[in-house]
Amino acid sequence: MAKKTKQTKVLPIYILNGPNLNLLGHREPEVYGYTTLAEIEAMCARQAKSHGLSIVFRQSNREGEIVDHLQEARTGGSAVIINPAGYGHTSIAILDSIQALKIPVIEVHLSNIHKREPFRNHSYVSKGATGIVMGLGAQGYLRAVDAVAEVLSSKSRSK
Ligand code: CA2
Repeated sequence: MAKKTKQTKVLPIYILNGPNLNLLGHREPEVYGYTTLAEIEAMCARQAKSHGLSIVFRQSNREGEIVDHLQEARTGGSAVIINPAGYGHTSIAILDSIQALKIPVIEVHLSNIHKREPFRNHSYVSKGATGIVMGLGAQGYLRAVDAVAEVLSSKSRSK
């Protein structure tokens, strides 16, 4: 008789984006590139699918709403990819929410924040992140999806 194996559905990766990232591709393309956030969402969905994963993609201009999305990911997500944008440099509330998670967290920045103005050189989010991708533009989100796939599969292998 064939052995029944229990298939557990992998929860989606929450990809969270902070303030002003909705302007991507429309303003300051010389700093942040020409790719829009909608295009990044489509690219991430495709990349996740290639690893057998799915995504929930959000953008918010409000700190408290990002905290709500992180709390949602606590129970509904397998991992978080977050570009906290300006809040990365200021928000202890977002760091606290990340530290309450038991799932991998990858921080993404389109630009290399260490090459920029001194006030952008520090990120509170980095203290809670499993890993960080920066300076690769929109491609950085795809590398973050790859990193999540790798971390999740090594976690499931070690079970
Ligand atoms: O490099 C990144 O991804 C940043 O997180 C982007 C933030 C910035 O505050 C961080 O220091 C680094 C800014 C996101 C705002 O994006 C805009 C896009 C187009 C026009 C204006 C802002």
